Amino acid sequence: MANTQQMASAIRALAMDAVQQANSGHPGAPMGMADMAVALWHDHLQHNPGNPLWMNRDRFVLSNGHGSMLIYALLHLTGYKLPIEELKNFRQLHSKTAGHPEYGITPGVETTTGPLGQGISNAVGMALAEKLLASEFNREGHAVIDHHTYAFLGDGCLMEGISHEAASLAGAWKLNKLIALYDDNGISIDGQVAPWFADNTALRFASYGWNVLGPLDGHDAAAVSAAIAEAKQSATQPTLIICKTHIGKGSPNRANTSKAHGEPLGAEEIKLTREAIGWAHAPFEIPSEIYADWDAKVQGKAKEAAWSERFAAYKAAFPELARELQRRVKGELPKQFVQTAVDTIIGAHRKGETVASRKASQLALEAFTAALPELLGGSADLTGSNLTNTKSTPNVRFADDGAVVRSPVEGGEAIGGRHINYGVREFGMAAIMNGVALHGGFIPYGGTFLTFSDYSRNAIRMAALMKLRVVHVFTHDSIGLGEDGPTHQSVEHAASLRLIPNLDVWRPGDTAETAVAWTVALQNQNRPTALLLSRQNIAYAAKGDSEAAPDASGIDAISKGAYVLSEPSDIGLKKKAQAVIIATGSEVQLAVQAQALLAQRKIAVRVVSMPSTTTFDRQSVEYKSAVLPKGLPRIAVEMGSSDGWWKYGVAAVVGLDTFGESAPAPVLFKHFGFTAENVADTVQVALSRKG
Ligand SMILES: Cc1ncc(C[n+]2csc(CCOP(=O)(O)OP(=O)(O)O)c2C)c(N)n1
Ligand SMILES: [Mg+2]
Repeated sequence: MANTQQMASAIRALAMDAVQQANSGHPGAPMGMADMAVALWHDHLQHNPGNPLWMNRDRFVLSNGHGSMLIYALLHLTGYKLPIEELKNFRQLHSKTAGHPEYGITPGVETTTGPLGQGISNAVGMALAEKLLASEFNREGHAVIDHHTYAFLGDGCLMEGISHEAASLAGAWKLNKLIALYDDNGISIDGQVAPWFADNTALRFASYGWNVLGPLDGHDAAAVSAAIAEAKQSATQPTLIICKTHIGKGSPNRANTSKAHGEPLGAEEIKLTREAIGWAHAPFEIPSEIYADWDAKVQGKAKEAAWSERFAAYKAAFPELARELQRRVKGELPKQFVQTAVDTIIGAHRKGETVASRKASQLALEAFTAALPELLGGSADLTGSNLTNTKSTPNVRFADDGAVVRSPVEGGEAIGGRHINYGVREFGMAAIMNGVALHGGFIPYGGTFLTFSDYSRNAIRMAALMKLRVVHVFTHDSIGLGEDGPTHQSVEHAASLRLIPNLDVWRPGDTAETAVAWTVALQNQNRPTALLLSRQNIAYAAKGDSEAAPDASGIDAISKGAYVLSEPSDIGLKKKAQAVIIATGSEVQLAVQAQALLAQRKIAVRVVSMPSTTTFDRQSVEYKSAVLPKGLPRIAVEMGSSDGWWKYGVAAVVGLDTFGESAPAPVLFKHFGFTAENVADTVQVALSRKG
């Protein structure tokens, strides 16, 4: 029999000692959740410390990420590659034990948590991915995808609005293999939460359609374990287990106080705690019998081996399916995808259609969703506006028994849904998409209006930090949306999204550029992409004598983020360019018109289309100076904040630094100076200033 008390004490000791050593961190949460952790990690969690990436492992999310020492202690004790030295180095530069758990740094950490509420939302995404993937790939007698998703969360996560969004969806989706354990300690940073957190959490989750267990004593590991066992029986409902705990449990003077939350206990209190919990060992010293109780290496290896046998049988019976599942989980695109992309881009170029770029996105998606079954789309209640759905993406629906509903698709077999109605929940959608991407097997994309990217923003940032391939489809990207007015018109959004490191932002100007943007987004395995798309139609931009787009080199040029769209010679001028107009998205057509106007005034300009500043910024110095030659004045045109353009050494920006107005789009373009005349005049002024 394992000594569960001592197993929990090991966590408490590691947490208080590591925080003390770092002189920074949060001892209270890991000490309070130690017994819950024993119940889950010792009795239930299906994992293999020797292979943290085992496809069918249970997922564990520490949504209250400030309690990071809990997961570091668990990973260390159960036998992951996280030696005690790393715990001694808690919160130090380049250690594997960052302040908050970081995906990609610590083996066994499934998602980066710390921004409260997002971890539980990631967990919802993981559970959704598991359910959809299982429904798509499992066959009678071959349940190769069959795991649970567990999350620990605290008061903070539950207070955050996003937890309402994600939990509500989890209930509607009947994610019965999602099991969340609530660390109900009644304390957050400001003290006892009662005056500002009076929700009836049990009723709240029951109303979402969750199975609610407890409240139970969160320090009774056997009781928690029994509740988890019961939760696993749920056929149609996700489960919330309410665990009443004491923050900083074990510390005689700090337990139950917010003092335990976010500062070291101090040498004296640590000494008293050691005595109180009967832990006589030196800091970072764990007796071998406790290590033995915790060790999950042998069991984990056996569990994965048993699964591998099942997978081998599956592979023998369904070789193609098994290969496809492995490809999907690895996140590799099918080899034929490159050809599909080239065909789509060239097709767009040949047709040269005048459509809104949101429509151009749907045209590209039509081809790409047919080619890539891993694309899992969605929209936050704006499907008809975002145009995120295609013929290949029926709605995701769940039957009363929780099963994924299959729907017929044109010319094919019935399939499970591939387009999610997230409802009006932008932040929830973004964090759920992160969870889906983290789980693997899917490339999630989701739409809303660009202006509401602010609602999603921190989850977009988390995707960028975690290097996740997630695609945001942001339509209605400017005052060009017209009458809905300034509440809906983006001004600062393009500029502010471009500030997020490792996020690619594309604002394509026509069908070919949009198809390229999608292609690059899907090929970018290690970063998210935001596509900024217009509501209004945009004329196809002629790609010049060089036929920039039809061949591979043309695609190549667009995929560099900026390229020379039109030289003076392309419009019959024999002069060399005297200036460069840089434009993005719907303003590329303005730049082209201004170029023609200026030609009449005997002024020769080059037009550079720059659909992705972030991509262009990564190109070689040679390429950048070939597109934007030294010495030529540059004028940028974009219906948004001008700030970001100055770094390109521009002489002037035709931009928008105020809020928009409610009026028909053509009226607004004139009102705010987005006319070919104004662009041409601005170029002329810049040239005269230079002279
Ligand atoms: C979105 C977000 N807002 C604020 C914080 C700062 N913060 C970290 S922990 C915390 C209180 C959390 O309370 P609870 O979940 O009850 O944790 P406990 O004190 O019980 O460990 C706050 C406000 C954060 N990490 N994320
Ligand atoms: Mg709390």
